[in-house]
Amino acid sequence: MVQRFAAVAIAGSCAWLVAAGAVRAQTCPAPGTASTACTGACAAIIAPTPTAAKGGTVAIPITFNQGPNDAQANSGIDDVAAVAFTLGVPGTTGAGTPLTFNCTGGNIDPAAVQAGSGDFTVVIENAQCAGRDHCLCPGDGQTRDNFVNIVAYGPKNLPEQGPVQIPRLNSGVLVTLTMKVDANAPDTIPLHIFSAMDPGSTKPEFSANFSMGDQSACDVTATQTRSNVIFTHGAVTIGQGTPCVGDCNGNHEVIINELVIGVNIALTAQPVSACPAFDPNNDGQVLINELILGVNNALRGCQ
Ligand SMILES: [Ca+2]
Ligand SMILES: [Ca+2]
Ligand SMILES: [Ca+2]
Repeated sequence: MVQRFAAVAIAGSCAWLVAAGAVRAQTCPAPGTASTACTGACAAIIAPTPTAAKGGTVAIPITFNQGPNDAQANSGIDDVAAVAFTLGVPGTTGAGTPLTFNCTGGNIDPAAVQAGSGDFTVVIENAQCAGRDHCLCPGDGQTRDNFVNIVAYGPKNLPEQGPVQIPRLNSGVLVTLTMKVDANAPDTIPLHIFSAMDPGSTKPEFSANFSMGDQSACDVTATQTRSNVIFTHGAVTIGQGTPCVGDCNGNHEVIINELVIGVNIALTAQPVSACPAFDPNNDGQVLINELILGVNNALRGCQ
């Protein structure tokens, strides 16, 4: 199924290539293969270091920063228009699935994937399970992936015809993933962005090394043997405190819409997967004492 990720990445790239071709014919320098780290002029991809509670939720913002101005319009590492990469959760060092998504109807809950600001789309390639044996929201007989295949490219909406200016990605948060922390999660869960710079062969099957293309549809991930990207890996650290009951999105406060979700779960009008933070004892139901903990956190703040 590695072809599936490639296919999605290429589908995104094609819209972008075709549209770029409509603007101008380009000759790209031969793409490099990184074996030395980036220094000096670099783009950057950054995974965060949030703290979370076992059984709670955690927000994972991934940041992309364009490289410095190279004085070449529409090309180079300062004019990146698309990126594709795999985030390991846990990356490189761990097995198991300590971080998982809320799932709805065999797909990731739409609220769990928030694209950053800018004229681009974020696609999670392994979100959907139909016709495959592994994914992020598996059903019977399917395996849960512990990595997220992410593609971001613009524009959000392609015109029916005619040339289009392919937008640069904004520097800043590219996408924020909201994930659930397993009740038995280890104290540290590595967040790793796989790349050609990784030592050895640690990349999961069915994943991809980080790559990026510019507005001229040229691959600018590396120049000859030098990476053009600085990779900052992250980790989720498990705090020693108790989880904040009722904090569905992991932002350390409980607001009214979260209380409503808790009430709905208690009344079985919504599944507990809608907000596992209301079920601190992990018994698959929300009882009145758990609702009261959530209300207290709404009134007094998370402890
Ligand atoms: Ca440029
Ligand atoms: Ca909240
Ligand atoms: Ca419960």
